[in-house]
Amino acid sequence: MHFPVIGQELHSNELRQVYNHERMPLPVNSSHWHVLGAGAMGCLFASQLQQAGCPVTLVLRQTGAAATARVQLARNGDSLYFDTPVSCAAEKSTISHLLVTTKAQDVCVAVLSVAHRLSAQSQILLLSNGLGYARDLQERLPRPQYFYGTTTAGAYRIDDHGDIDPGPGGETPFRHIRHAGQGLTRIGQPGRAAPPDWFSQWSTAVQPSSWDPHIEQALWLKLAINCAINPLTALHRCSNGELAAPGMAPQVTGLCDEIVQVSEAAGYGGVTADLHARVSEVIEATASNRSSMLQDVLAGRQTEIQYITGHLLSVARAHGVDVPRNEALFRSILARDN
Ligand code: KPL
Repeated sequence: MHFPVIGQELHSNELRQVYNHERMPLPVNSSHWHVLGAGAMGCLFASQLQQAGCPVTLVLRQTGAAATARVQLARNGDSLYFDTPVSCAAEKSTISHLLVTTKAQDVCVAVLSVAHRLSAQSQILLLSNGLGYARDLQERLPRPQYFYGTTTAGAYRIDDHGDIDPGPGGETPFRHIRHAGQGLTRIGQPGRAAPPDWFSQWSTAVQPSSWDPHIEQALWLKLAINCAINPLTALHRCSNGELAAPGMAPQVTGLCDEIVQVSEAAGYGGVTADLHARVSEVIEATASNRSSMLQDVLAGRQTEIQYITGHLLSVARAHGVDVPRNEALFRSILARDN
């Protein structure tokens, strides 16, 4: 694979800048972020943090002889290149700030793989889709401080070649991603009104970001929207926009009706009061997108259904609410996953 070398002239449609950690002046008191989950979102956040001068390390299962990974970020017809240090999960050095962007079902195992590098002072920011994985993790690893986030920023992988871990040839790990859309990243910690110290640097790097003192509500709304869109698009293998077609729209409405009932029973009635309208807005705004669940299905990956509709079903059960449409959809996607 051809990589442009730092300082080398690149083709005119490639942006002529390679970010390299050794060449960047670091802001005073920079938080060093380790990133677990080098998919599109993980690489997007890593490159934004790096661009703002934060030290960033991608944590891989294995690094071979590689000291850095190269991330190519395509945006508005240009490309930026980031040479990002990599660290093997099994290494010993401590991790002060950990960003987790793995698939929901991988969060627990991935964080436990670096448990020996975490302390009570470590700050862990969980930015995966869905809900329910944090509880398992915190039960097993209660010491670090946990923060939660949700984003409407869009990115996808241009090279969907599976693992970033280097092969036996020891070549430089490489990721090519596209930054498809700006979006707001909300971060919070239940019960905490003021952001931690690292947030001001984070919000300079990842724009726009906001501290959300009611992050549970934002996470629930995201879950509700994902429940209404993702499994249907995965089942019918259609774009988000196709859910607005007359043959599909009543199915979306039926799912939303049940989701609103569960939300009310669980104390999130205010959050989903206008769910039907919110879902229609997202369908329209992301009409040409393939949902993350459809992308998983098309790439033959396991979906996050257990942590999206599966979480909704467990909350529905706990409150005695019947959700037959969501349940049927859950079973269809689960059958496909297995
Ligand atoms: O979050 C999404 C996803 O695909 O996971 C939506 C909002 C449905 C956009 O595609």
